[in-house]
Amino acid sequence: MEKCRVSGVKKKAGDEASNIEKSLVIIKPDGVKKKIVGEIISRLEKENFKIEKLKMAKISRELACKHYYEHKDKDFFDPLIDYITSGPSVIMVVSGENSISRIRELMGPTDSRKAKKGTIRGDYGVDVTVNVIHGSDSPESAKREIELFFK
Ligand code: IDP
Ligand code: MG
Repeated sequence: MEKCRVSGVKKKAGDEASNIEKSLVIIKPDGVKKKIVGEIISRLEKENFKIEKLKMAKISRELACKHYYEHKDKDFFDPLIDYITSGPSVIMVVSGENSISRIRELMGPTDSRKAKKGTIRGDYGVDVTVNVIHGSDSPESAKREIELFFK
């Protein structure tokens, strides 16, 4: 019988070192009102991201202030808190290969007016405040934000 040859076996794509990250994603109240929850989740799933946790909730002012603490001294802080607490949001933990940077690419830049068509903010956002979606910007913020929303 022919021997199994282990050497020379080509590596499959999945064999490469992976960097599976978790990200906190929020479909903000304007996204829920525009009825694009399904569209956004579909875009994430088509990119092979996994929805690990999902809930719908109106974010309290207290939680919103904790979540956006880094912006507390900015002049847009109060309008931001009013906006994010203005109605129900969909809050998710999303995982996948390099999910933090890849989800932020799918989102587009903060200012929807500067976001390219084909990105979520470019297609559905209004301006720099009303921009449909939040995604964690680093592994440290992802950890902090996931603990805040799913403790
Ligand atoms: P990001 O959501 O793209 O990470 P951040 O700078 O972390 O952007 O800002 C958090 C949120 O605050 C934004 O998504 C947006 O809703 C709002 N925001 C950010 N910058 C401005 C601004 O210059 N004017 C008004 N609202 C802003
Ligand atoms: Mg941010």
